[in-house]
Amino acid sequence: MAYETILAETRGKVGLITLNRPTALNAINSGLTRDVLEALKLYDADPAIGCIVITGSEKAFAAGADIKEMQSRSYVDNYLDDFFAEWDAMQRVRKPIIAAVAGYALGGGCELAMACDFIIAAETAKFGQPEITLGVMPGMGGSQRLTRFVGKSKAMDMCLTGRMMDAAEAERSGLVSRVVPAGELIEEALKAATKIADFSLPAVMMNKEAVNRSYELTLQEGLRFERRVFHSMFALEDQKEGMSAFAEKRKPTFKNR
Ligand code: CO8
Repeated sequence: MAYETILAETRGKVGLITLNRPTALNAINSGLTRDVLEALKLYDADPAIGCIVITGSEKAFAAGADIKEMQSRSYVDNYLDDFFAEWDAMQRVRKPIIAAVAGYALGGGCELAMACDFIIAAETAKFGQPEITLGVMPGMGGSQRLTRFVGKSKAMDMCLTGRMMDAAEAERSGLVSRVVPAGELIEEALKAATKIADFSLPAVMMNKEAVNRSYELTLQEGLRFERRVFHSMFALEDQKEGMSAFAEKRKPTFKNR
């Protein structure tokens, strides 16, 4: 598959997507949207792939939606196209997606990172929702997902002042799962992704689904959903293998991975 704005390569069982519009700090334009969503769809459907990593450059994961492409759009354009709605397809990707963020993750860039399943940040990472400085607001989940990650006070602060959060604050606030030295970002992200890809794929996908349901359901309904999925996992050969291997003090060999 030929892409114009990303690099897509496989590293073992991991699909690695690198945003690649260096002259625009990986600003998200229509081409990049199309390319990322296509690559995600192909990796999700590829039985050889167990986990996906999205990364950018040292300077920028992505500095937001492409302001120059977007500036002349009208309300009617936005409404008729349901502008940004195509990114909803990301929520239908069933394999885990890790964002590996170095440098700027601003506006749509921060939103893209948050739409992944978790974020590993380099010490150089900077997160922000600076749309207010452009006279607008987040449009791809910033006001909703950021609030769920870091709470109302910090999300308000970020959306209303447009200030950036560094990697240490992002980790403290629960926005990112871990912070690593900049030079080790890709290696660490690939290591985590490979670990995930070596587990039972249906078990991985069910874990992802259950954690994501916690955003949609009440606690009681979420607990019920988790219990039912847990029950069903005893139909997996990989459950028998994983538990037998533990009892026999050996490494499991999962069949579905
Ligand atoms: N859109 C278009 N071009 C951009 C963007 C952007 N978001 N960010 C940077 N660029 C371009 C610059 O225009 C510049 O191009 P040129 O060399 O042709 O002038 C090039 O990238 C390098 O940028 P700078 O010279 O500005 O680099 P600096 O190191 O001086 O500054 C910053 C880096 C601080 C990141 C600065 O570029 C900046 O403030 N960028 C804009 C950040 C921003 O406001 N982002 C929010 C955009 S709005 C948005 O994301 C709405 C989200 C809605 C949902 C999106 C779903 C995809």
